[in-house]
Amino acid sequence: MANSAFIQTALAGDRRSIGQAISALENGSEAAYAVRKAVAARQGRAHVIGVTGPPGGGKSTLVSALIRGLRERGRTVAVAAVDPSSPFTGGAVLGDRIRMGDRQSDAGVFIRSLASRGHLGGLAVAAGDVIDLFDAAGFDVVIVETVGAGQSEVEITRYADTRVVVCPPGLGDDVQAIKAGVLEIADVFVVTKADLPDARKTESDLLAMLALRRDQASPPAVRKVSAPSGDGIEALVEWLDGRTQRGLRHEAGGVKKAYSQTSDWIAADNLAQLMGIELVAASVGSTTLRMKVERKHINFNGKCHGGALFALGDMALGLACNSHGRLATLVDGQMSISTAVDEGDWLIAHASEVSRSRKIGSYQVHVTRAKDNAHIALMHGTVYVLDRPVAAACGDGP
Ligand SMILES: Nc1nc2c(ncn2[C@@H]2O[C@H](COP(=O)(O)OP(=O)(O)OP(=O)(O)O)[C@@H](O)[C@H]2O)c(=O)[nH]1
Ligand SMILES: [Mg+2]
Repeated sequence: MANSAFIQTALAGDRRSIGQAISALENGSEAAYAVRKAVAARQGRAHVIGVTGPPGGGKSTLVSALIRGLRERGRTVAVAAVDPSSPFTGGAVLGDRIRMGDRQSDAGVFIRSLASRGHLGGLAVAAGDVIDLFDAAGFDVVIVETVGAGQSEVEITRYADTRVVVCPPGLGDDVQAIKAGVLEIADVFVVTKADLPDARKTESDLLAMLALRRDQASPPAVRKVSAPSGDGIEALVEWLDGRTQRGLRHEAGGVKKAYSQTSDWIAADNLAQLMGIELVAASVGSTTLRMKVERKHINFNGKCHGGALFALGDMALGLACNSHGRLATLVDGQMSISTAVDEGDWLIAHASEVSRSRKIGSYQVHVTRAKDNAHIALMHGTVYVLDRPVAAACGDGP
C-alpha cells in the first residue's frame, strides 16, 4: 500500500506520521488495521503510567509536572488524554508549555487528546491502540490521563503498568466513592493540591482506609504534591522512574501470548477461514476481529446474512472467553442487529469480558462498520468454563 508509508515513519518516531497513525486508529479506517499489525510486533518497551481521578482533580497539572521531571531524567514521554471534556490543548499543559518555553518543540514529548466516540468499547479500544503505538514508536514513558468515572478507570488497569489515582482534597464523602472503586487498582494515590488546607485530612483518610486493607499483597503508596510550590513532585517522579515495570502490562495482561495463541486458533478454525475472519487485537479477556463482507456473505435480499454476523460475533466471543487458557463454551447467546450491511463493507467485532467467575463468564460483542464506526450489532453471551485447558480440546479435534 503506497499510502501506508507513514506507518514505518511513525514507528521510527516521526511526529507527523504518529499523528496520522493516531487519526487512522481513531477513525477505524482501513489503515487502522495496518497500523495495529505493524505495532503489534513491537510492543512491551514503554513504561505505561495511567493517571486517573475525579474531574478537576489536578490530573493534567500533575501530568505536566511529571513530563518535566521525566524529561530532566532524559526519558522521552508520550501522553494520551482520554477525556473529551478537557482537551490538553486548552488546559494545564498548554499553559505549562508556554511557561516552559521550548517544551512545545521538544521532540522528546508528544501529547495527544483522544476524542470520545460515544459508543461502548470504542473509546477504550482506540486508547489501547494509541498506547501501543506510542510504545512501538519508542517512547520511554507513556502517560494516559482518564477521568475517574465509570468504566475508564477500570479499563486503565488493562493498559497501564503503573496506576496513579489522583485524590484532591475537599471531596468530602465523594472520596469514599472514589476510593471504593479504585482501591484495588491503585499503585499510588497522589493527594494533589497539597497547598490546600484539607490535603492533610485527605491523606490521613487514605492512610486510614488502607490500614483496613492490610491483606493486600502490595499496598499502594500515598504521596502528596503541590503544583504551585512543586513540593513532592521530584520524589514522585523518582518513585515512578524507579519502578521496574516497563512493559509489564504485556506480561501481566499476557497480550503477546494471547495474540499469538488467538491467531493460532483462528488459523485452525475452518469456519473462520471460510468466512475470511482475521485477528486485529487480542488480550486476556478480549478479542477484536475483522471481516470483509463479500458475495458469499450476502443473503437473498442483497444484504449481509444475519447468520454471518452471528458467526463473526460468536467467534470473537469464543476467542475472548477461551483466552484465559481454560476451555469455555457458550451456553446462551443472543444478538440484536440494528443496521443492514452491504457487500464490500469491513466489519469489526470487539468482544470483551463483562464478568467472570470460576465457572461462569459473561461477555459482550460489539460489531461495527469500519468505514464510519456505525453500530451494527450487539451480542451477549454466557459461557460455562470447564476444568480443562484449551490446548487439549484443540488436539482432540478430527
Ligand atoms: N491550589 C492548587 N490548585 C491546583 C493544583 N493542581 C491543579 N490545580 C488547579 O485545579 C484545577 C484543575 O486542574 P487540572 O490539572 O486541569 O485538573 P484535571 O484533573 O486534569 O481536570 P479535568 O481533566 O478537567 O478532569 C486547575 O484550576 C488547576 O490550576 C495544586 O497543586 N494546587
Ligand atoms: Mg485534565
